[in-house]
Amino acid sequence: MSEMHALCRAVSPAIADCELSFIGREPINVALAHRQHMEYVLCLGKLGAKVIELPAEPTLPDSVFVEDTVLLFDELAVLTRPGAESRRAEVDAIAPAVRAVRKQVERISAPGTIDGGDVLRIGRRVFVGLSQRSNQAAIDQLADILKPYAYTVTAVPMQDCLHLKSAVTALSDDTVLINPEWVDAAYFKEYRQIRVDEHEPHAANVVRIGSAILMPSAFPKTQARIASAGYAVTAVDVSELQKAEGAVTCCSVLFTGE
Ligand code: CIR
Repeated sequence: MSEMHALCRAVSPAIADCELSFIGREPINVALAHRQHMEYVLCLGKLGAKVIELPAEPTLPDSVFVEDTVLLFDELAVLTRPGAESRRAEVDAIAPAVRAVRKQVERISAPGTIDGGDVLRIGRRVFVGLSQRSNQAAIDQLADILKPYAYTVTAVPMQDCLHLKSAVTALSDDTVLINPEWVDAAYFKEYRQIRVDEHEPHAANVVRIGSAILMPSAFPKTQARIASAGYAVTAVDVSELQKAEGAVTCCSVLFTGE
């Protein structure tokens, strides 16, 4: 179970019809979005992930953001029930690929709603944002599902951003990258904290693959902070995906496997 894998899905040709919550709508260059996504997938591969790329879903605008549809743990998978109604069909679309990599597959049910972007796992700790997308009912279901596996599930209030992982992600098991304007840093007091640069509020969303970090190229000041803390950082241009209120964690589901 030691190899890192990444489940991804190609950009939908309908991405311009994506959900938007905290940013305004701007034209998306779909061809450029495709090229940027291909570059992102190449980076995941170079950093050591084996990528499984699923085909584009022409009728599901946000389906490139696979992270929101499933939580993949070493022991099991949990299919989500996304907070946005328009995204619920994405879950059935990804379910066969999930069943191919995990024997035990659970599913969040109504009235629970949860997006994978709200779920930050660090070791055996699972932090879940109480956001516009994820509610206490889903967090309670998740805690029940995970109880046999000794994970600790903590609900985290947050504000002014889409998902918990817009505000905080892990750089390593002992360090988080955080925007304390959007989430109370006290919830992460057991970790060393690196703050995003104050001019780059969206910079906290980074992908961790082993000891490597992948982040958007739009945040050079925060990138320099991470590099000077000793991390190997790769930056990728995801400008068109950012216009759809996505970033880097949302475009993959990372998991260990054979
Ligand atoms: C949405 O609003 O659901 C999409 N337009 C963006 C989702 C980004 N997901 C993520 O960061 N986990």
